[in-house]
Amino acid sequence: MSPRPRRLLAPLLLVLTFTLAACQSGSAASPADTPPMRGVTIIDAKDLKFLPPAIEVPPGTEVTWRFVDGSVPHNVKGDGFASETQARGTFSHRFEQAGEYHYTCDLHAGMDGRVVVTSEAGG
Ligand SMILES: [Cu+2]
Repeated sequence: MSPRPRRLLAPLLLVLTFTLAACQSGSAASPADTPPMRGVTIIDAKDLKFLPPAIEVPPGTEVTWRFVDGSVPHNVKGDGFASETQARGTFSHRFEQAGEYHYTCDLHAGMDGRVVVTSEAGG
């Protein structure tokens, strides 16, 4: 009976556990990386999140963000579009060009979203 292999195993498991934890927190940091929802053009800014965090729309679609997080103000900042910082009301932007548009609320770290504009019109 030799205790040596067990002594080596414990630190190894510890390292593995931390590695897995790091990977999980990394993916959780960007909700925008979830698969995009189709058939949705309205995004709610609520509970310090954009819901749904990712959508897919055809070109020429007007996307509307609703600010419905009580008294907590948010904004929408993306490449080519930006809302005011607002606690109520809506902001709309029409996406004409195919591509992937990431946006954030610059008031809240980790509050981000993604609009995927498909290359073909309609579905
Ligand atoms: Cu925000």
